[in-house]
Order: sequence, then structure tokens, then C-alpha cells
Amino acid sequence: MPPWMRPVRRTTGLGFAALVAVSALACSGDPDATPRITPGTSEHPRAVVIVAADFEFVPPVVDLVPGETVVVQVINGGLAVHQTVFGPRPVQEAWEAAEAATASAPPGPTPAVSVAAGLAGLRIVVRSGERMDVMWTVPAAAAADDGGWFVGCHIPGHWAEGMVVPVRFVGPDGLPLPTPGPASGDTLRTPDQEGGSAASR
Ligand SMILES: [Cu+2]
Repeated sequence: MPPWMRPVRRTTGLGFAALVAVSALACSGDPDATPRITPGTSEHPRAVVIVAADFEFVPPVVDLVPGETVVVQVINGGLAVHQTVFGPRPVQEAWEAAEAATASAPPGPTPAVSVAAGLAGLRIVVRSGERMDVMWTVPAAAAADDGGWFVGCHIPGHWAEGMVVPVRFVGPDGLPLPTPGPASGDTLRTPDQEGGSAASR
């Protein structure tokens, strides 16, 4: 083996070890393992990074502290246009219905759509390969909304493909807050309610 190859091989080995360590952390799935959150403020907003792919979000759960100010950083690592809509079920349902009308739109920029005032939530649309940063203050009473909050993509078909992750509200102490029960009259199903498969609506 020529000498110049050795550093490469050693680097590869270290990289694998590091990857295993990261995977073990990522797979723990224990809510108590959530790193302690220091709530963001308007002067020092906390970064909340979400990667959109075709067709899923990372991370699988988004932690937020009610009342904190964050900078939501959405990175679109996919080929399609994606969006993050933060909000409770009525907000998700409003955008799903509004954007369904664009399903047959010709290729090009996302058509302008809107929902009723009060149902907008926080919606960030990001094109392939781009990143959008938006400063936002989480509503202080958000954790009390029936059915919980979600981060979803409502480009037609994307929610059903699995582009929805739950929000886990946590207190300033880093411990998850009690989750309210399911909302009555839900019309929008999350993939986990469909037995983990892509929903068909
Ligand atoms: Cu999407």
C-alpha cells in the first residue's frame, strides 16, 4: 500500500466510529433525553432547524417552549418545493384545503393561496436547495390547544406522503408539558393515525 493511502484509511475508520456514536444518540428516542432547552428571547432567539426532504422532515419531533422567540431555519434538501406550517389542527386543515386547489396548477412558482385570518399559523415556503430563516414567537397558550400542534407541508400530496411531525411543547425546565387530548371532529389524519402508512384521503 502506498504511504499516501494510510491517512485516508485512518480517517475513514474514525468517521465510521463517529457515525455510530451519532446514530446511537439519534435513536435513543427517550423524551427525557431531550437536551435541556434554554428558551429563546427576542434578543437571543433560539435556533430551530428543520430539514425538509422528499418527503419527510428532520427532526421527527420539534420541541418548542410556549412564549419563547425562535428563529426557524428551514432547509429544503429535496427537489420539490416544501413548506413548514406550524400550528394546531385547524390551521393544518385550513392550509390543506386551501392548497388542494393548486394541485392542477402548471409547473412554476407556487400559486398564491390564503386562509382565513386566525388560521394562518406560521407558514414558510422554501424552494429546493434554499434556506429560509424566520423569527417567530411561539404563542404562550399554544400547549393548551386541543389535539396538539404539528409542523406540516401542504403542497398537494405531501402531507399524505408523511410530511408532518408533531410539536412537543416543553417547559423552561426542559421537561415535556402535558399533552391535551385529541380534538373532536378531526378531519385531517396524521400518518401515524393511518397505521404508519401514507394516508389516503
Ligand atoms: Cu413538501
